[in-house]
Amino acid sequence: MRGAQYYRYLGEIPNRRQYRRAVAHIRGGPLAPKLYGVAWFDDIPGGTRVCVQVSGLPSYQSGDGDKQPIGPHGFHIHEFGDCKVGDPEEPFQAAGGHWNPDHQHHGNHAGDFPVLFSNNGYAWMCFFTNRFRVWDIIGKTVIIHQNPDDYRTQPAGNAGKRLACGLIEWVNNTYL
Ligand SMILES: [Cu+2]
Repeated sequence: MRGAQYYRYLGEIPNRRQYRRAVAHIRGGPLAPKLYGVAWFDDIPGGTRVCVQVSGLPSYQSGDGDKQPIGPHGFHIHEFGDCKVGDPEEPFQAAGGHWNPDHQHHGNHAGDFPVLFSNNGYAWMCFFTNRFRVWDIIGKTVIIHQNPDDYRTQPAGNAGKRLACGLIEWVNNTYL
């Protein structure tokens, strides 16, 4: 499986040194219109380094009674490359569910990421994953949610509404 993907990658891309990074420009929808930023994905030995930087996250609110806390924010790769807003009450449904190529439970999806902590609306985070290589996620989306991911509730960790979306695309940059 890995081998096949590797050769497909070599076959499709003329100079693989040029293609080691993907980027997703993240834009907020109607529930978080000031939210924007970028996520980038670098091919490094053994896996992928994921970094994300966003601003304009909504203020933290604790969860009282039946209310869900707002923040820290669930953050995932979703399966479809479509950031169409659609229903303003339930934005970004076109992105589909979590990207889950090896049929794991939520909490162990390849696209399950750490939550984003807001610092007065700003968040910056990098982490490593060996669950995918950069070329596996081209054409998928990243989604930032309103509520924290509990890494337990199926199928999406009870992370609530979708605040922002970004399409994952190759960056062609020989200087990386
Ligand atoms: Cu999600």
